[in-house]
Amino acid sequence: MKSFFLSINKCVEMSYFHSSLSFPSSIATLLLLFPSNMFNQKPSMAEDLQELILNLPREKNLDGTNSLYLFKGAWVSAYVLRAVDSFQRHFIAQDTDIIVASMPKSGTTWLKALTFSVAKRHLYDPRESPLLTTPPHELVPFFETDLYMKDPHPNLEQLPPPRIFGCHSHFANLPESIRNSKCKVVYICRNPLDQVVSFFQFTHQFKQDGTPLLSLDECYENICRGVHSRGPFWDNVLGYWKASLERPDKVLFLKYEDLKEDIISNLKKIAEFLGIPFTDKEEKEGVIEEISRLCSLDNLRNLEVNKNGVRPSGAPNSSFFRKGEVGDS
Ligand code: PAP
Repeated sequence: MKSFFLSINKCVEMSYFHSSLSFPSSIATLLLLFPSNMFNQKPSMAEDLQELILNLPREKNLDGTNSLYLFKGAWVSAYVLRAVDSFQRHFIAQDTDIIVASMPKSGTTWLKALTFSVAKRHLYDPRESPLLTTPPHELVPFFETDLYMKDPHPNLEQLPPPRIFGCHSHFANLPESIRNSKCKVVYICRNPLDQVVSFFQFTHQFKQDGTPLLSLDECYENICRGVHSRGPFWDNVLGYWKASLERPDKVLFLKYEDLKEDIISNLKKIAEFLGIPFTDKEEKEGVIEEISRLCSLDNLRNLEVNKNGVRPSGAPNSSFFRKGEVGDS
């Protein structure tokens, strides 16, 4: 019976991730028939946002476009602003949710793969992991650039627990229900010098329009002023750092450099934090090492699924796997 439920769980999960419209149930059909904002009696905040945007401080993004806005104390790209607003106002957390949070380019993709593998290991043997056929960013979608970008009121109820989401918002801006429920937040930070080099290289890889990119010096100057996507850096990092000290059962604060140095003990830390520590049997069977190998940069980078395809933002899947070095700056 248990395996029956596990396979149902798997089907629901995979059908959702492969296409948000392919969820094969009457609930999904109803959702298609009724627009998601039909039950929303209040005027849409998106309209108010349009007015608000006119008054928000605005600065250049790393890609040279004048498209960074200071929204609730965080610099956010114009294209994602509405989604950030919808997520922060509407998402309702469940106690079993897991949120993978970070500044961009701090090791998010890696942490998503690790967290997914640890949290769903009762469903998937690492040798048959969905990570072999689906990019980490699809298995663990971002609230902002995936879910709330597609729909200001996405229906996430049908996802089987634990639901795992990614997020670049500051801790102070997380929806109340994330901060007040029992859901868990795993945060990763990275040396800001490496983080900015990573971001700079990323932007250069797939820049398409003719706007001249900021030079590396200009990037550093902006970052020192706190002006960069999801910055200021210290506001983002320290929000989660303080929360991890005040509520260690709620927020786990990890460092990219520590994961590079000792992935095994950090995997154990993640599993313990999530309340599902590795058993002696699992340790003896080498499950931790297998997860570490599965999620390694070399392994993920060389999978066909991560060599091809493009994210909704236009970024190729391959652009999330570069050098992965400490001290690249
Ligand atoms: P995101 O926030 O846009 O999702 P994110 O995954 O945080 O990006 O950052 C990408 C960085 O993580 C890249 O660093 P680099 O530019 O310095 O090389 C990428 O190489 C690195 N990365 C991706 N996957 C892994 C992994 N499995 N192990 C270690 N580093 C990784």
